Amino acid sequence: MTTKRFHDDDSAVDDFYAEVATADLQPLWTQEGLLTKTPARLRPHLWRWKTLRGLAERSGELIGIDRGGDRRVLSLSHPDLCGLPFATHTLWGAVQYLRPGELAPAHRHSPAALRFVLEGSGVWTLVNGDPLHMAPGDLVLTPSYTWHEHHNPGTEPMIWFDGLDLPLVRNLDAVFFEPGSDTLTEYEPRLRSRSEDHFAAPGLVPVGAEAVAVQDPASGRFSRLLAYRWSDVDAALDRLLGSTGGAQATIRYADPVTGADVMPTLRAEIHRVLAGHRTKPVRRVGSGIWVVHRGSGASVVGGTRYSWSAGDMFVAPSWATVSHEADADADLFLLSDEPVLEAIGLARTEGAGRADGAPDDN
Ligand code: 1HN
Repeated sequence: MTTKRFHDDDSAVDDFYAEVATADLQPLWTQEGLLTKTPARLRPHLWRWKTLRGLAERSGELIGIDRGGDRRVLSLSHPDLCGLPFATHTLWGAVQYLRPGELAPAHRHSPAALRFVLEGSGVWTLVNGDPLHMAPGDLVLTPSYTWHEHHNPGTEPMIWFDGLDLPLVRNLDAVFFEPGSDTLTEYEPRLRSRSEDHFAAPGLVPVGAEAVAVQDPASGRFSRLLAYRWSDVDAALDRLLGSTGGAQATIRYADPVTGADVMPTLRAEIHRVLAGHRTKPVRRVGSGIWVVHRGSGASVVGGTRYSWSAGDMFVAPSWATVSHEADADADLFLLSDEPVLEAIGLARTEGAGRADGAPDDN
């Protein structure tokens, strides 16, 4: 296959274009849309929970867990991305469905992943052998190249949101994948993981060799804490709102040792907006996937209004202005690629003011 051939009314120029194409070259002066004034490659898009849940459930009836890489996953496929199974140019978003008694066996890969639980409980995700219990609202991390497997020994099916940096890692052509062994991993089904035993005490971090051993999956680049419990997040948001007296609060999930983002490529946040409140419009470079955890309301994204309720998910494209309004107290989970933009000096934000929703002082 040769590269794209350009045409011109002048036959000499047209011949020249033919030769250029044969040589696998393209003239810059024929390119359109390469240097946009501002980021403009994606429109916002919303997926409804009713649809996601219904189709995830049907995938559970129709498709064995052994099909498709041992994971029963429906990816958010943005209509602007030409059929790719990607939510944005950098972010993978999906719903994963695991029936009672099922096991999604161990594997590891260079893309980093996180799970935000939507419905059901009783799954353990083992990350390098550390069993992480999963219940609604919990955030569970599987850092790059950690072994991970999902066990559902319980009685109810579970659905969770999968977020990965796979599109970014794939575009960097840095994907590595390795299936695990066939032997069943034994684990103790504790409600608290080893990583929480070591790193979930606020402001307290262990000193010594044992702590270093637990850091191993992270090797300092990923959060040492691998599970963030909804009860802790909920209480932290309540206390933040109580102390500021504001109508909105945002919490970033962080490495308890360094305060850095959970992954070098992924930022995770929870935004609480109280009923009747509308957040100030903000725009940022980089894309995000919003997952509604609780409540109902609407967001205006890039000038289009999307109403939502629990389980709905939507993409906020780079540089699109985002503002939320809640009809009922709402919690929105946000996955974004902002750490990447920050690391390479391309981060830009407009409109972000005080985090508590109170008016700016000046
Ligand atoms: C993956 O490993 C999981 O382990 C889920 O649960 C979704 C999407 C793309 C590539 C790998 C999982 C994934 C994935």
